[in-house]
Order: sequence, then structure tokens, then C-alpha cells
Amino acid sequence: MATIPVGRDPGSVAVDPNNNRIYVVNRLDNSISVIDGLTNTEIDTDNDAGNGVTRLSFGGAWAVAVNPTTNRIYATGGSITLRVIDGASYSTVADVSIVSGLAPGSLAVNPATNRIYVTTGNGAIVVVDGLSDQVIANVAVGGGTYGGLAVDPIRNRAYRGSGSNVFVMDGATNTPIDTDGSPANGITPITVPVLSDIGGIAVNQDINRLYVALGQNGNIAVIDGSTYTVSQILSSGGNPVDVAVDKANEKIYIARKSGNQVVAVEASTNTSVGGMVTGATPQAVAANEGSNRVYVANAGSTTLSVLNGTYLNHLPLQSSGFRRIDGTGPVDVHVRPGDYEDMRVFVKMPFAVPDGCADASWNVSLVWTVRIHAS
Ligand SMILES: [Ca+2]
Ligand SMILES: [Ca+2]
Repeated sequence: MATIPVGRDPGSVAVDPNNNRIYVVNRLDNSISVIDGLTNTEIDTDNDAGNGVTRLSFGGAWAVAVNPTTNRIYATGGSITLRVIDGASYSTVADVSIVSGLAPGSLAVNPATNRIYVTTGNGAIVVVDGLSDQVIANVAVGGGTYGGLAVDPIRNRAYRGSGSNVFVMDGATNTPIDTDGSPANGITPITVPVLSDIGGIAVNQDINRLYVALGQNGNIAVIDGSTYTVSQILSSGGNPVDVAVDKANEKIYIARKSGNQVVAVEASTNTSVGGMVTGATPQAVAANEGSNRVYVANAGSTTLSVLNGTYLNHLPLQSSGFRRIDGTGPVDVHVRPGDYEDMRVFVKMPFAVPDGCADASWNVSLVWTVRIHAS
């Protein structure tokens, strides 16, 4: 649908469906781009056109999340800071010190409790109260290396990925959950039965499932949140680094870093239903359930891809990103208003072409009908 230029190394993306805003962290530019989801344009956050489009400036900016209920934007950055930004004025409300000397990693918000969670490299989840902007707990859940972080607001759970493990925290008591129920062997995380470097994690709280991108392992783990067990391993390939859930449209979207693709998976069947080519080296994906748009941050091309969920879910993935329709013609293509704004139709003919045509596979002299219907 659209490709929006952003800053260098866009590595984290968050969507505010209430205000239709998309936030992108440009890690190498120490900045955050704010995108208007209606116009697909970048917002000038200082409202001064004279100095060009001004991004939010934040040294060391790494991850971003939104609380749509309060219209607060949260970003980790520097070595110790959670920045709190007012989504209406784009002014900094507070800089919250997290853990001295440890760079904050992933970030997640529970809008139901107005709590913000930040992972640190020493295996903790730091809990910040969104009303007071104060750290209220530092919970040693386990794990070392950074992986994704996700929240289930219905059950008040936080999930922290690290290596091949997902550590679970009870958000009501701010204590780790022992997922095997056996205290004798200590606090037990959920373990993915393959060697992995867990990247993004997403929760579908409606069906209590957790989706974990397994990075170079090439798969997605589906975890049953009621039993804390891996119920399925979905083969993805292409180094899946991030995953997003669209509950309203019952889809999971997977960003494949080395494949330069986003893949759509049907939530009820866990089967792939489509995909599209993105920019180069996608490394973060988010979905807007309200507008049925999917956003992919492409590190290699410094862009944000805006994809139409309806289009994405009906497009068999091919290397070119095009859908092939076989037939003898005429061919009918049905288009719903708003779905296929950027759709173009190419007709390829298996016949010889007249002299003078540059591409021997295209025959411009043959009459063949493609009927496009609004339906
Ligand atoms: Ca400006
Ligand atoms: Ca245990």
C-alpha cells in the first residue's frame, strides 16, 4: 500500500489503534518517527514546518510501546532510562531510571493495569506504574540475553523470552510463575524444544495463546497459556525475528528477516494464508486491528512498509510478491473498496511477440480481458 521513509535501523514499531498512530524507533538515528496511519505520512512533532519533519529525539532509543488508553508513548533508551512521552503534545513527561548500568531491552504495556514492563540484561522485568511514573518492582524472573516481551492483559501475565526459554511473571503479585508447578526444581520457565534465539513474542489473550519467533531456528512456537506448554511448532523459515497478533481479524503476522517478507497465519488453524515482500531486512512487525493494517520496519531499506491485511491474507506468497492468476481469459478480479488501492494488473502471455518488443515474454498485441469488479 505504502512505503514510508524513516530513519536508520528501524528496529521497533508500536501501533496506537485509538489515535491511528504508528511509532518507529530509528536505532542508529537516536530518534522515533511518528506516522499518521490515515495519511501514511510522517508527523512533524514540533509542528514547525520551517525546520522540516522533526522526529522525537532520544539518545540510544531501542524499543517503543504505547498505552492507547492514556495516550502515553514509552521508549527505552540510553543506558538506564524509560522515557514517557505525551502522545498529544509529543513532550517528554518523565525519564524513569530503570537499572543503573544495564541497558534496557524489550518493552511492553498492560493498558488494563497501566503498568509498563522493561527487561534488563540480568534476567529481570522492571515494573513501572503508569500513573506515578515510578519503578514499583524489579522482578528476577530469569534468563540473560535479550528476547521479546509480551503482556496478557486479561490474565495479567508478562512473558519474557531469552534463549530457548520464556519466563512468566504474575502481574498481580509481581512474582515469577513456576510453570511446571514443582517448587523442588526451582522456578521453571516454558522451554522451547529447539535451540533458538527467541525474538519477538506476541499474545492473543482472546484464545490464551502465545506466539514466539525463534529467529535463526526458522520456526514459530505456539504456546498454550493455560498449560504453559508448546502446543505446536510452525515452520516459517527466513529467520523469523518478530511476530504480531491481530485478534480482530484472527491472524498472526511473522516478519522474516532474511526472506524480506511478512507472512500471514490463520489463528484458528495455524496455517499460512498469504504473505508479501517487504523492504530489506524486516526486523519488527505490528498490526492495527482497527484499520486492518500491518506495519513492518525494514532495517535494510530504512523504511516502514504499510500492508493491507485483507490483501495480505489472500495473496499466495511468491518470490516476486505478485499473485498469479491462471486462465484462458477473460479473468475476473474482485476488489473491495479500500482493499487494493495499490493493486496493478499485469498480463503475461506465453506467445512469441512481434519484432521490436523488448521483452519476449510479453505480447502487447494480444487482446485479453481483465475485468476488475468492485464488490
Ligand atoms: Ca519541524
Ligand atoms: Ca519448578
